[in-house]
Amino acid sequence: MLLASFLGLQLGCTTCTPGIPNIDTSKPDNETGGDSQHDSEPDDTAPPPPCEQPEVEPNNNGGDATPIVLEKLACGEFTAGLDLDFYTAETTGSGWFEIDVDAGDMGSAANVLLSISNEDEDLKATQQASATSADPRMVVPLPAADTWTLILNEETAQGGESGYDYEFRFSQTKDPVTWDLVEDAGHGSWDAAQELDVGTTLFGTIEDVAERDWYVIHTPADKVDLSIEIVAHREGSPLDARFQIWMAEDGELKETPEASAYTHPTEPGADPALTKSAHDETWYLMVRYQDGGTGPLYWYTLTVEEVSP
Ligand SMILES: [Ca+2]
Ligand SMILES: [Ca+2]
Ligand SMILES: [Ca+2]
Ligand SMILES: [Ca+2]
Repeated sequence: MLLASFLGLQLGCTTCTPGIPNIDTSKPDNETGGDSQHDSEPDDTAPPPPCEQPEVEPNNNGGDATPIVLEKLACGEFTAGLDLDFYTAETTGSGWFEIDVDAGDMGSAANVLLSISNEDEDLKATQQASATSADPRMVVPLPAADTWTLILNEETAQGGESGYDYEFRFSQTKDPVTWDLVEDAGHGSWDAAQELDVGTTLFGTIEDVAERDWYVIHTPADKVDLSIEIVAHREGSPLDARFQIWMAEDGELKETPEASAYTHPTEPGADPALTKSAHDETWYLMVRYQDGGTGPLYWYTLTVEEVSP
């Protein structure tokens, strides 16, 4: 059974959901084969579907969303003007899920913006790009079985009769990160900062534009270099995170000179990171969102650890 399921995923299946076209991948690709005598299909046959789950227009609102199933490739295109492409999909349990979009990476002119929301609309996220291209790749922890609406549109409302195609896959995926502890509730100010030990990784979320996650770190008695690293966007989180380090002096917070601005990525798609020397100090580290959105799906991990000087 497991093998049959596995092969069903890998090869396309013969018992798929009604209405969802199959691609028969059991036929050899004979486009480059020299011994194929004739194309067996007559010229007036409709072209094969471009993927396993092509969009069905009109799909410009939630009521007309194209149903898709997880794990199989879906695809569509943006026609002239603002073309919103709605899809709907069911998840059957909790876990990490990925929505991986390809457009520019496969030569399309489309610059895709991806949005998802659940049935109650208390879980929403938007992703503009991945760490390496303008094609979104979202990886989020979904807490329960739910019905999801996915919206794909062209970021600048471009479109055309051809050339603005995209494809994507919504699938369950492995954990993109591991962590030692989860953030506490109620650490939204420096005097309520959550303790974070050197050498640990914390998992947190930024659920509101005004949310500030404060951590306090007691650095080792000996002089050391500490690295502070956030993982978010580069592993598919919709969160655009920043952090800043402060110290307390006479009961007042004082910005550290090395981190006087929100420590920002040095490369496109990178998450904030900093290495800073410390000598028996107390740091207050604040994490916040920078741009794009917030919510329960906007996750990050924060690691503070000693590094060799
Ligand atoms: Ca479309
Ligand atoms: Ca549409
Ligand atoms: Ca994009
Ligand atoms: Ca938080």
